[in-house]
Amino acid sequence: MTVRLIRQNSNRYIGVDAQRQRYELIPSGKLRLETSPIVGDFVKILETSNRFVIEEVLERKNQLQRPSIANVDQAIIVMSATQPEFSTWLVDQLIFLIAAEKIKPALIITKMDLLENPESLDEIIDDYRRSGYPVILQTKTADVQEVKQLIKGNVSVLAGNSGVGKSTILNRIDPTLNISTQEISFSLNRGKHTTTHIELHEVAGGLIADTPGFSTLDFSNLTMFDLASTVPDFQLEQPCRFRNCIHDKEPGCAVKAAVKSGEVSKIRYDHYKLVLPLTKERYDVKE
Ligand SMILES: Nc1nc2c(ncn2[C@@H]2O[C@H](COP(=O)(O)OP(=O)(O)OP(=O)(O)O)[C@@H](O)[C@H]2O)c(=O)[nH]1
Ligand SMILES: [Mg+2]
Ligand SMILES: [Zn+2]
Repeated sequence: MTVRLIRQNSNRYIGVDAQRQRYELIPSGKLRLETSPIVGDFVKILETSNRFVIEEVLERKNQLQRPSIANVDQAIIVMSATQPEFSTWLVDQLIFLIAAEKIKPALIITKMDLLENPESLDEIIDDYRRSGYPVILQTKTADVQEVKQLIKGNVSVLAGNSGVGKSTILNRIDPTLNISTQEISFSLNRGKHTTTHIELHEVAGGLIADTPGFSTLDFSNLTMFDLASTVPDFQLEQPCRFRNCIHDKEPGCAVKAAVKSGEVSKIRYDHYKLVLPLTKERYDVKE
């Protein structure tokens, strides 16, 4: 039988089958030497002497490292409008890392109620929407219908700094989750991040992890070409003259032309140029 793992606490797992039946699972001895199962994995399980063991991990579509989650469709970047202040630089770095993993990025901007001039973010929000990213604005009381739509039918992870309101959103969508938020965690004197074990919650017809995903902005495992070829904004109908174009100094670059004509966001392109030197291989500029 095949199930999907939705919870991991060190060596103990919970899996669900297509009928949403839950199983408590441990990995077989054999498996422990090979691939460690992670949340999001599809695994083959067997019943042996009254317990279920994970016999095999099926091939992964993708795999996040921090947190360890496999087969992710979508990463929802959660960023506050203020406290801490909204940063397109931070959002764009996350977009690049997410897209390089072949995961779709979306954006939720929280704490809009704390902004004195909510219009001050209009231009930035427009820029993301025009570039094709879903953007949802949230306050402590806003309707969560749009967020539910975003989650439905997808395996999602939440990405974003501590305190931006990731757990708050999930609690508002499904109050029975009762995930601890920062006010509570401070009184318990826990560490910086409120969320510890890894879990995909069954919420709004989808699966979603409330973990501080993509907490490090590390580009050193990506090649320039991985980056250049996966930025969602740069997927244009018109190709660049060179197939391995990294949209920097090459002649006939369709991306640069699109930035000039306003079709591609200049903000995103400028951030891309800043990230390029942080990738694995340095680009030898041929003048
Ligand atoms: N005013 C306002 N406060 C918010 C909003 N969203 C979250 N907060 C507050 O922000 C604080 C942090 O929220 P959390 O949901 O714990 O943040 P988190 O992203 O889960 O943080 P970690 O678990 O530490 O990564 C809490 O005090 C929330 O009540 C919002 O839209 N408006
Ligand atoms: Mg949290
Ligand atoms: Zn190009």
